Formats: sequence, C-alpha cells, structure tokens
Amino acid sequence: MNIQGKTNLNRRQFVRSLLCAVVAAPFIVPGQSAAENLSIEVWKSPTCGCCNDWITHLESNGFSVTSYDEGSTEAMIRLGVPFKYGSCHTASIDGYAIEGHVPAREIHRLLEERPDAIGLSVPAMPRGSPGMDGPAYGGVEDPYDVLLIDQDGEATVFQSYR
Ligand SMILES: [Cu+2]
Repeated sequence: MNIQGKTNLNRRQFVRSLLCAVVAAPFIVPGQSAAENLSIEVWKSPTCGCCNDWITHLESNGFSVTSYDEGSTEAMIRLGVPFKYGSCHTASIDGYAIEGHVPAREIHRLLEERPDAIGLSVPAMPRGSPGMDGPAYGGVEDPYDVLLIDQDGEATVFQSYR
C-alpha cells in the first residue's frame, strides 16, 4: 500500500473510533436462549458501546458472536464493503458482510434468501436501530434503510424502517 493509501486508512480508522466513542448506551436485554447456532464474527474498536449493544441484540436473537477489538477497517476492505456504506463495526457471517447496526431480522432473511451479494449495511449510525436504541437516545427513531450491497458495490433497499 502506498503512503497515500495508508494515510487514508489511518484517517478512516480514526473517524470510526470517534463515531463509536460518542455513544455508550447502557441498556438491558432480557436473557433468551439461543435456538439456533448462527456464528458471526464482529470487528470493532474496544471502546465502542453501541457495537457492544448491537452484539447483545444479535445474541438475544440466536446468534453466536465472536468479536475482535481491532481490525474493523481491514475487515471492511477484505469483505468488499465500499466505504460509503460504512458504520462503526463490520461483521461476517456465512460468506456475507454485515456493516453497521443491521437488525437481526434482516440477517436471518439474508441467510434464508441467500442473494448473490456482498452483504447488508446500515450506513452511519441511525438512532433507533438495534444498539442505537437505548435510553441514552431518548427513544428517538431516525428513519433508515437496510441496504443490500451487490457484487458491483451498488446498493438497493432490502428493508426500510421509516
Ligand atoms: Cu454504532
């Protein structure tokens, strides 16, 4: 990678860590037994509160989560998620990339329908999406779309929340 590329990468990592440092929402999800064994890997920064809250959301919806406190930007690149669809964490399940605060419901649907695609993204961090919905956000619900990213990096709306 050339100097310019490395600078861009470091800058993106910095921006991502800022995104996540802003919010740390404590909220409690009632325990729920995992009926399915869905293994998902998540890359995030160590201080990302909303990332952890999203992981809790996945776990209470049947997912088995392995998380890493570094390498999220590298995971994005490796999995082929264009930066314009970026958020605070990147995940991988069964050959698909999951970027940002994607609801568990859409991940289940993705795995059921198995489209030829890179994966799903909820760009940025809309309030009201899973992990961004604790008391710290005062019940605010930003409208947002869950995007399906095709192999060319183009996105279509997979599910709209508005
Ligand atoms: Cu977030």
